[in-house]
Amino acid sequence: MKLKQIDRREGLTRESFANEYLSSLTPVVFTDLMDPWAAKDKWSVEFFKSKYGHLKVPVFSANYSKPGKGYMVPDKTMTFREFLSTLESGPTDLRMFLFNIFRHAPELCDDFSTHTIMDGFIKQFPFMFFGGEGSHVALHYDIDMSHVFLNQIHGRKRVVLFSQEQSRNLYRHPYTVASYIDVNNPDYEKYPALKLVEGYEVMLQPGETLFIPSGHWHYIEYTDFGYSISLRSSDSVLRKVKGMYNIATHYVVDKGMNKLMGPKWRELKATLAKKRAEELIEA
Ligand SMILES: O=C(O)CCC(=O)C(=O)O
Ligand SMILES: [Fe+2]
Repeated sequence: MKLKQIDRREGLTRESFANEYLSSLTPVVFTDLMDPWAAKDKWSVEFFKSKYGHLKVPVFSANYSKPGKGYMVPDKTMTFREFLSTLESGPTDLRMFLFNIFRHAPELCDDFSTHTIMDGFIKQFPFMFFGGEGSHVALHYDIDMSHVFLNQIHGRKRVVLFSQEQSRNLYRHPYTVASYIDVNNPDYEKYPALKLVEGYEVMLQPGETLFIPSGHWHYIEYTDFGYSISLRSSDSVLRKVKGMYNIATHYVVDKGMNKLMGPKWRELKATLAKKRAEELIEA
């Protein structure tokens, strides 16, 4: 597996971004895209605690990506203040996402705006992601196939990306957008196709925006306790249709089969993934 550093760029225009990155679906880090946002400095831990500390939030642990009862469901609910204090107090696998804070606090939307670097931003879906030091996001790609602009507000995170073409070599589990290979310690004996994989990595800093092109696999490690806001954009109807198809098949089939079969379903997916990659190597 080869990982190359993602470019860091300042002053990209719509044209240069389109030509150098968007058209070839190449990741890039913008160092200045968030500069006009009030959120960049205003959204401190203290700010969230004092204004929104009373909100109840669904919190996830590492069980989220393991088969069985905890698969894709929150671990517990706590107040936002309690959650942030837990994250501040040291390493933890706790994370929070899929909680639309903007529905409870619409005024937060005045503190950022959709980027003007490209068209097609989907205004309804800004999401915030919070994670404790040492927590990580399992390798996946976003089911809706939109481009993601991940804006880092607090803390650093290491992000590893792979293009969609690498899915087979990454042993994607069928009916899911997930892979269970270990990005940090690839097991080349068990998963020989991983030797062919090429990807990108970056340590994203507060104030920076990472462009994750449509369909790109991402694995994320929270180096520090931190949070980001992601904005999505979709510039093609084909991508939207593919996204809807993915949601219909993957979500329903995978969640349903997990309920029926539990860990056996995960084993079956792993077997199929291995078979696919081997067919490719032999071909
Ligand atoms: O930053 C994170 O915690 C997860 C981000 C992610 O997976 C996404 O924006 O699609
Ligand atoms: Fe994602």
